[in-house]
Amino acid sequence: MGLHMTRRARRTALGAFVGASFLLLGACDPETEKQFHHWAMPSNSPGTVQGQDIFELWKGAWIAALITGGITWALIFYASWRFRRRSDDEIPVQTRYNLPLEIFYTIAPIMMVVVFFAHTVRVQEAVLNETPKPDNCVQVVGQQWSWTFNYSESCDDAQAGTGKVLYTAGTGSHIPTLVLEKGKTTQFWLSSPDVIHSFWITGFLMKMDIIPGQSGEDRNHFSVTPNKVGDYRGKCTELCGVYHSRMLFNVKVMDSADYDAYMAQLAKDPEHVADAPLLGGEHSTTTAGLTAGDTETGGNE
Ligand SMILES: [Cu+2]
Repeated sequence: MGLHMTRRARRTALGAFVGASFLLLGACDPETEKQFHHWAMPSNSPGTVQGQDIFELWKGAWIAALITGGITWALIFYASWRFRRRSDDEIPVQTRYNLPLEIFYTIAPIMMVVVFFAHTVRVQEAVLNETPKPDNCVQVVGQQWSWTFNYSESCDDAQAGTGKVLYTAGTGSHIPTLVLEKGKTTQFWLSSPDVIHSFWITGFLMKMDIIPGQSGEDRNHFSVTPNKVGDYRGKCTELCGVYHSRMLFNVKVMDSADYDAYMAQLAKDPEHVADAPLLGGEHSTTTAGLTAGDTETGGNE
């Protein structure tokens, strides 16, 4: 037993060292560590029932991809080590084929795509399977460069794009807040008076495009059932023009008592009550260019 390591042992040690270094590097940075825990999603405990399904799909896809990657990397390393060139080697025949292997590596990826696709469709069906009787309905307007949230008195009205609403509206320099009721299903009807925007509450792991030209029940819509009281952030996730970056909003999920109190508060203020939903365009409190007042708050000019 000497101190000299064999070549093989040295190589094994080097591999272990490199591997451990990568793990340590990752663990040192809290942001990276968070990303690992979230599987690179904005959150690992989405605030809605629907978000949980989406997160499980995402996690399952990562696990399947990592297993596939692990097997592939192992085969690459095994083949490059096992069939490495030796001094007495001739270059092997370059035109050999192996029919069973070729059939396998054609069929295996097709199977994988089929499985990924099937799970994606299953989760999509579950997430977009809306109850005919949601508890609350909000007509969401995304427009250059902010958001208006119309809380409809009735969901039939919301579907038609009419009826009395309580509303809050943001501007290019004022970030509006969307309030949701915990444990209740809220349906969003999405309107845009100008270009395509996309409505994304990051912590819910769900987004949907807002398409101009759609009205009434032809509009894009989806429902969420928040299951945790808390604050979330929302943003436009479709590059919609120069001030796209200002299209932020806050989301507050409240329990029913706080939610009712908030709505009662809105109902008292004539500035938050309207006989018809504010669907943008002529009603808009935001503008395609920003006013002088708006630009004073700083920005990107
Ligand atoms: Cu936008």
